Amino acid sequence: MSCSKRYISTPIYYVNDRPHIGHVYTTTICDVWARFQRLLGHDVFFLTGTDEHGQKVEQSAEARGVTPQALADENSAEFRRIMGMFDLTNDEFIRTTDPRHEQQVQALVKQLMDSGDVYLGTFEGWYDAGQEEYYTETKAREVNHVSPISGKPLERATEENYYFKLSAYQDRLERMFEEHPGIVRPDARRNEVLGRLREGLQDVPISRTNFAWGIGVPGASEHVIYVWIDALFNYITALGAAEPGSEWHEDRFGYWPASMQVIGKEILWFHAVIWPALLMALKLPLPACVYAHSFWISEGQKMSKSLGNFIDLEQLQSYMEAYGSDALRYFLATQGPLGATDADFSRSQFHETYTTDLVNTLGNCASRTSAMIGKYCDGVCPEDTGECAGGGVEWEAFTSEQVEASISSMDRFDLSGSIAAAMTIVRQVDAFINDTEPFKLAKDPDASGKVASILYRCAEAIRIASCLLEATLPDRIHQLRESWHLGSPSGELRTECAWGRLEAGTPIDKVALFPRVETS
Ligand code: ME8
Repeated sequence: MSCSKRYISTPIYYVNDRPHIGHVYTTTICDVWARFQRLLGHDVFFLTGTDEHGQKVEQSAEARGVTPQALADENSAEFRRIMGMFDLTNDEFIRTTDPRHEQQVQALVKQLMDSGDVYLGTFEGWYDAGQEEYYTETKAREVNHVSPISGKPLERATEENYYFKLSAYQDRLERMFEEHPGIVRPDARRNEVLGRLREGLQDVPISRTNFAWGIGVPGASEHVIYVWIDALFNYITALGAAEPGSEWHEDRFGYWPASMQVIGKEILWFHAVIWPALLMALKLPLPACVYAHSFWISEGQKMSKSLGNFIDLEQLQSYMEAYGSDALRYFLATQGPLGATDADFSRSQFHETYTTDLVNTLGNCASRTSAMIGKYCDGVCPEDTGECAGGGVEWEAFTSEQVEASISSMDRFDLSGSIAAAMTIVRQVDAFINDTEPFKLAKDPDASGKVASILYRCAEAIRIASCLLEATLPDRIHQLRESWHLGSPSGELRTECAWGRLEAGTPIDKVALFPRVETS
């Protein structure tokens, strides 16, 4: 891939909920990807934010005796706080109550009304007045046309709503999946959507009249735009899509189409079907990939409010205090539910991953190597004399293979694959030290050339692995860069990962990157 623009987005989070591990997870994995793309030299735009309209927010605000805007302000600030708390490098934090977003949503809906993709239609159905809810014909028959909640008869009611002509996009959507199978990933999720798509599409109501907290339909302000339509548009309003000539549009619209739109599996339909259809109706290009990850569960159980077992910010903070923020990032990125199955967040697995990978592998290898350079080479990087005995590793070819594997895995949003390639280098260094035994050779004055070569290769391989791990472990790799006097990342990851860039004579100070943590 050539150096160019990359755009990654998270879902925008509901302000009627408190932030929890799910929100931190999605934003963190996007952060790892965004940082990696920046290290590669790409021009990255990373977007997250909050979804602030809708009936639920109106009701929560009413229950608390505050205005919906006050509730949105308070909770949006809480979400924004997590970006700082977890050192997430989003370029923009969009709020759907931002007037710039609201005006653009109206302009986009107007465009859809003008093109005939949005029309005023009448809906007739069985209505439960107490619940303010329509029943489908089947469900109404099942309950004998009586509300199971209030016991009162269901009413035959009609309602005028604005509809989006989703049904007109059936063929184009099916073709989209045929021609661009990578548009929805992982594959299992795409197949799920395709199955449902083939059952046939109906037009979808995109306005509501039974509450007020939302963006008015242009020219019909008794209707508010359905919160999902309002929310989906954030991905392009943040780029000034409907503000031609504005600074946002000039600076940002070039990031569209998005490279990666990351979401949880529960909101796949909106992103894999309704969103592309809206973009088709607006004659805008489609994102390269909508990636729907699965869910974290907690200690083997689904997280829910009723069980009260959500891993909340306080718990995540306690992990960060005990293990460091990079440890949390590493765990989320390598053990998370990126594939089609859910993943368990358990204290014991967190501890084990930290100890095995970060303390015993990466930390130990860097510390061993720097300690030997301290002891046998006066703390400066030795020269590779070419006199290296044993090991049988073609370091240049081997590291370059892992670098390519790491980069291409990241392109596919396979974070753990990308990290695994870097860790393969580190494990190889460990095996090489065990094989060549520089600590024994060092006792023989005639073997100093061999010791120098071995230690150069170890340090150089660790340096290359650290460049690949920097997006996941920014804090500790920064520490390594300082101790080994490696300078700042240049934004040319491939060049930086070329074998032999570590210069003989560079001071290599001893490092202890990941302290052992005792469990209580
Ligand atoms: O759905 N494991 O917002 P939301 C992993 N506003 N990720 C999880 C998770 C879990 N157990 N629970 C939640 C909304 N998430 C809408 C989106 S976008 C135009 C509008 C993450 O606050 C996951 O990314 O309910 C999921 O999609 C998102 O939080 C839902 O956040």
